[in-house]
Amino acid sequence: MIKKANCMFCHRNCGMLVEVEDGKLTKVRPNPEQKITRGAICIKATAAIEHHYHPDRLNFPLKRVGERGEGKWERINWEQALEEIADKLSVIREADGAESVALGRGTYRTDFWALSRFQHLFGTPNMYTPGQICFCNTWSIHTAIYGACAIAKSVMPGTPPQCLVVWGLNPAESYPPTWKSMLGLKKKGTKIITIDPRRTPPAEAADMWLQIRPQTDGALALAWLNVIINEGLYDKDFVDNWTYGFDKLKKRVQEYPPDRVAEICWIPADQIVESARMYATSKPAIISCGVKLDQIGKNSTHTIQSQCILRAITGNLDVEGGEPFGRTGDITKAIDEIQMELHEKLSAEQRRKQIGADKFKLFTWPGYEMICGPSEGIPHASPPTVNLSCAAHEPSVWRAILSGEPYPIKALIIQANNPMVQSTNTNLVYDALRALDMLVVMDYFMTPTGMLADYILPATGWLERPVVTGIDGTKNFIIAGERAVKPEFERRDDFQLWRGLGLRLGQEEYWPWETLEDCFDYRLEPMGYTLKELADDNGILGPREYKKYEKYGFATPERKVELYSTIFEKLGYDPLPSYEEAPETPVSAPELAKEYPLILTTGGRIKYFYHSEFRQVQSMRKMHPDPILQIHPDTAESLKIANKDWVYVETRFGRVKFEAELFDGIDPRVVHAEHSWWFPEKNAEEPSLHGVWESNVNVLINDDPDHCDPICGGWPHMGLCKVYPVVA
Ligand SMILES: Nc1nc2c(c(=O)[nH]1)N[C@H]1C(S)=C(S)[C@@H](COP(=O)(O)OP(=O)(O)OC[C@H]3O[C@@H](n4cnc5c(=O)[nH]c(N)nc54)[C@H](O)[C@@H]3O)O[C@H]1N2
Ligand SMILES: Nc1nc2c(c(=O)[nH]1)N[C@H]1C(S)=C(S)[C@@H](COP(=O)(O)OP(=O)(O)OC[C@H]3O[C@@H](n4cnc5c(=O)[nH]c(N)nc54)[C@H](O)[C@@H]3O)O[C@H]1N2
Ligand code: SF4
Ligand SMILES: [Mo]
Repeated sequence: MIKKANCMFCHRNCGMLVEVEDGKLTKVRPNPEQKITRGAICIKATAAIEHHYHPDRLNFPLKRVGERGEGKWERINWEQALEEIADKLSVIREADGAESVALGRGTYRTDFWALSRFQHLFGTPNMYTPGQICFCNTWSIHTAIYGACAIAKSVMPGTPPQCLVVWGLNPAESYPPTWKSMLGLKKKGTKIITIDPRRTPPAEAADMWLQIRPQTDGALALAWLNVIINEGLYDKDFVDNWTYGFDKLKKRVQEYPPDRVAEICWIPADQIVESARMYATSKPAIISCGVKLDQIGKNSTHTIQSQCILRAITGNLDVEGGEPFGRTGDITKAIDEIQMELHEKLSAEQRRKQIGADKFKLFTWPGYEMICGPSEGIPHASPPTVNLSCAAHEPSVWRAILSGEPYPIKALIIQANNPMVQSTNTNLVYDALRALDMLVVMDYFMTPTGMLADYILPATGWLERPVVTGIDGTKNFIIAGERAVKPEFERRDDFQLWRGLGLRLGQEEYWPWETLEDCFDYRLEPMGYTLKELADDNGILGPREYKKYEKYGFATPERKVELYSTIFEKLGYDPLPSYEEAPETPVSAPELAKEYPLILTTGGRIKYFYHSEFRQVQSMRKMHPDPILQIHPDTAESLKIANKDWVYVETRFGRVKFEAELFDGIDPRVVHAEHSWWFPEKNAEEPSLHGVWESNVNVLINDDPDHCDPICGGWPHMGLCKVYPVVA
């Protein structure tokens, strides 16, 4: 039997054909007919069956019986787990208010709308996510400026762009199928400009590689605007008719001439000028952004804002071969996630209590309400869900747990998230998790975070649950896949956790669907599909329609692209982009740099792993067994470090060790450390927690809210460090 499923190991959701014999998985291969991903996959999918039957998978609910972190568990059934958790939530809500219960999720891979539905019915505004540092901030900023999100993750058929800017993105590791399409574009003559501190495959393939100093992208974007505006390389018609605030922008960018920015970014001025011209004079063109712009801290929003402005004034928004924009056709009829998450159920009083809403206003309720408002009556608008773009500020949540300010947070339910490895400032996260009255973790495997939990719940993976994506209301397609096999053991769909708690906490009328299949059928029905039919049809793409704004305007307060953002202004922020040096660089912190002279950037993706996942999946781990630090050969020599030596990387927050890789594609003043390292094979119990303190780069990172982006709250994944050999 062959089932059509979607890989959910990452948010690209490639279409798969799954062979099943006698209820057992036998083979997983790409589905070439799936309309969106068209048969492309990456190597992680080849480990799907190994992942599914892995002996370490969590198969039953567990309850802690020993001390926290001691690793003593009792197997219980789901009913007992749900009853006890719901009772505790009820007691906390009664005594301290619903806001004292927080929810946490990782990156987008499962039915998080169900989490939000539970959240809003329960009454807490506090769900943290990695959204502020992973594309969801981008969603908010794009929506504020032009009413929809224009980020190209897949290269669609049709007219190819003439120029592709690969900015802080390394799809060769992070989205291999997209990288393949990009190489295809290059063969057709598309020019590539890559902006990256490291010589990655996109840098090697580029017509121009700008080897930028980390965290200075905001200055570069403003210098491009300076060149494009002063040389008249922008689309005058579009600017005259469809933008707001051009004159003020023009004045602002005069502060960023290429020779000044050259010094900031370590990129020669002539390269800045030439690349700006190349981008602006190649029509159409696409700026394809990676996550690193979200992870530079302080200047992140203004950097992304400048990129939005670049796309707009060069006339690339919503044109064929340019930046894809908004949703069209039948798919807009499906019941999308904004409708499913029922955010109208969360009262204004509870919204005001959201942790971080007083400070980081665009990514919390004050800004969220403003960016969604103008989408009314504009069919192609795609405002993000609360789940994506209206979250509590994670570093502030940890602090609230520890300080009880502005109010106590007593319980945390975490789904598909491993903050002991993925969140910055691990020491603080550890203290916070230990301070909770109740921690519930739902995952595939035991993790360092799970080791600190009171309850561990086993989740089904994408081979044993149906998957529908694109229905979050943000993409111009919907993909559907069936459950290939029944769930193993007592694994349950993530949806069932929220439904199970909801049924026990007075939300019965809002959870009529017994299964996820029933729920998807309900949601697809207005489009005229069942889940099975949509899977059989290999998904659906919205028809290609361009320049939709000519009919409806842009979904912003001014109904134009707001080069000068009235929403930022109303929220009390600078409406125009500017550059601000990050707080921990050799320029802003010369004293600190005396002791910690090297710039540390982290987290470059590894194609065999997904963040902290797959470390126990042997076919992947054997391809990349150890954590790597990239360092320039000259720097290494001066520090007496040879290739493959083990080294310590140290900051004010601690030290962890890596194997050195001498690499001349990185600036001698910069090092790059992989993220997400823990060791499933090492001792699970305290104090080891699967070796989480050994090579976890997030131990080193400062997440001080004052170092975060003031508009969306994004925290930096970079800083200053020193490196020295591990002496045996
Ligand atoms: N195999 C695999 N794929 C993944 C993931 C995974 O863990 N593993 N994670 C998924 C997720 S959640 C995400 S968010 C995406 C992220 O995907 P990408 O955006 O590709 O992420 P990175 O590899 O972290 O960063 C891209 C590049 O940014 C560069 N960089 C570092 N600092 C700076 C800087 O200050 N400025 C600029 N311009 N560039 C800088 C790095 O050198 C790196 O080459 O990948 C997704 N895909
Ligand atoms: N230093 C540094 N830190 C980073 C980054 C960086 O570049 N540098 N990148 C950041 C980014 S962009 C992101 S998105 C975050 C990612 O952070 P996370 O999303 O927390 O990372 P993962 O390790 O992929 O996933 C956490 C857990 O989710 C489980 N899981 C996976 N799928 C499911 C599911 O469907 N259901 C359930 N219940 N569990 C599931 C996995 O088994 C894993 O244990 O990390 C961030 N952390
Ligand atoms: S993990 Fe690989 S195969 Fe799976 S969805 Fe992502 S890119 Fe596609
Ligand atoms: Mo991410």
